[in-house]
Amino acid sequence: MARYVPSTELVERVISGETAAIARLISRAESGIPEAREGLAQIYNRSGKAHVIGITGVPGSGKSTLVAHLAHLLRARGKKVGIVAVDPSSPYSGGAILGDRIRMTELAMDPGIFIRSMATRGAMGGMARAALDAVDVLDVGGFETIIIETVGVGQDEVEIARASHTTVVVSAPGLGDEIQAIKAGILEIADIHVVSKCDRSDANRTLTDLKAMLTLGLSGATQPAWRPLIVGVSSVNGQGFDDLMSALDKHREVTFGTELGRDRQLKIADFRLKKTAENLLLERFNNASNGLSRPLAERLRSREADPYSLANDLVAAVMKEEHAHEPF
Ligand SMILES: Nc1nc2c(ncn2[C@@H]2O[C@H](COP(=O)(O)OP(=O)(O)O)[C@@H](O)[C@H]2O)c(=O)[nH]1
Ligand SMILES: [Mg+2]
Repeated sequence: MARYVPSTELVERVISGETAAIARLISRAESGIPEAREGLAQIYNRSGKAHVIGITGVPGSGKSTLVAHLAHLLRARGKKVGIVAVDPSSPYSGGAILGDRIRMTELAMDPGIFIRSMATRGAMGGMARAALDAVDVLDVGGFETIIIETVGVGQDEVEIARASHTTVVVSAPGLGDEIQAIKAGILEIADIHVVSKCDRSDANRTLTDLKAMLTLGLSGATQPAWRPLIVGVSSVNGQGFDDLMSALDKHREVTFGTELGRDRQLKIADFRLKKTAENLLLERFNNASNGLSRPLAERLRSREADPYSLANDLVAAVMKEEHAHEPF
């Protein structure tokens, strides 16, 4: 059997952009194995160069198709593009979207594009942590633009889209609610709003409604440093993609060149730090509580005490045990 390559030995190969090493380190990050942490820790100070774009919106709004289109355009500019799809239903593993226009398999064969689907729900260590670790690996592997596609339903998914430099919220005509982002509660997280499927005649209505909604939301008192842009696109005829590309460029400049961008990066770092700590806490709690919970459970079963007091006792016992051993 092949030798298990320690994660720290993958680091040099990730830095040189070797696809197999990148894929391997991402897999280990995703599965949350402790051994991967040393490798991930080693690459961290080399990351931070890539522009990270989060794309969210309800299922069927056209996110994956849009991502494929964007990836093509970025490749045409000579950029390496990483795609992290936090949605197992994303069709990146093969097949065709929009007939023969955009073949995902074609994208997948281009070494300048790395596509990773993460079905991390329930995976050890949490989705957000895993997705952001994957972004670092790609960043260090030389991918200049990294796109995270997440479904705009579910708190974790929305948080991941927020934890990117530039958040794009996609709304589509013909999905019932004209602006699905309102219903999903994600309207306000957008730096850029995209109305997709603008080849359809009902797209104008969605655009108009969205503009009206956003005008309503403006306070008018202060000039915001960034006012969300609205772009209509069609992945069928390519309409609007030039505008979308320049909106992304503009926001990229804000991210890397302004106080606002610095502030955003700090918020992302704070989110990430807490998520990672949360994962560590949970892991340690689970390890320690295994041996401690049984007697308390017996008291709960016999209704000697209520679940809240006993849970308090369990937490206290775990913390005491933690203190007795090595620190965090
Ligand atoms: N007419 C039209 N259909 C589109 C466009 N983009 C995506 N679609 C269709 O919308 C459906 C959902 O697309 P998909 O990219 O999988 O959406 P996702 O669930 O948000 O990732 C598919 O049937 C696509 O073919 C577009 O620009 N115009
Ligand atoms: Mg999708």
